[in-house]
Amino acid sequence: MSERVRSVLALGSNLGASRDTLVRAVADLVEPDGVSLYALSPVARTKPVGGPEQPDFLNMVIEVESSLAPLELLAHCQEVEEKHQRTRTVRWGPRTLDVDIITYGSWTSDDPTLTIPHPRAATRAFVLQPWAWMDPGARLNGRLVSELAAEAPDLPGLVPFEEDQGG
Ligand code: A4P
Ligand code: MG
Repeated sequence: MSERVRSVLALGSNLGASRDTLVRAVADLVEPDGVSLYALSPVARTKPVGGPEQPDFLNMVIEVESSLAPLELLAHCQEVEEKHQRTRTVRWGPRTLDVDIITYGSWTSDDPTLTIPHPRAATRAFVLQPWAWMDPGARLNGRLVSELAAEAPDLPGLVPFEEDQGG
């Protein structure tokens, strides 16, 4: 049996029926035999960071165990984005679905095609806070994810998502 590696994936959506998109995307991400769900976070409603004026996001993270190589996992995440009609027009612009790989075991890479850990994750509450909810002991770059979340400039714009808020 090939080695299975744990990865944290961050999901975001701010176009269309975002909550449904996130639920379906999680199912799609763990559908292949080589990928299984290890943990998942609650959903956060977040103010957009960067980019043009755009709607609030729903964000969450999941932890998967996979036998995919890093670039295979990236290709799989991009296929799931495409399935949910993600179009890449404006960088940091609105999207039906964005899936980023935050960590891949203890592996690191500074290749622009796949930078691991994700280079902007350590300063973004929309990734860090759901991650800390999912795994209070999680660490990134040697720091507790919950501490990094508390320092992130976008934390004040983040609230737990509640069903009756819509989105
Ligand atoms: N790439 C390199 N490393 C990675 C990685 N670790 N995971 C490359 C995924 N992709 C990685 O990504 C562009 C290229 O990055 C890919 O082709 C891949 O080879 P993209 O998804 O096509 O483009 P993008 O998402 O517009 O750019 P990027 O750089 O991923 O944006 P970010 O940094 O992810 O920011 N505000 C809130 N509240 N919530 C959000 O979810 N998201 C963004 C996107 C901005 N503001 C947000 C949110
Ligand atoms: Mg992305």
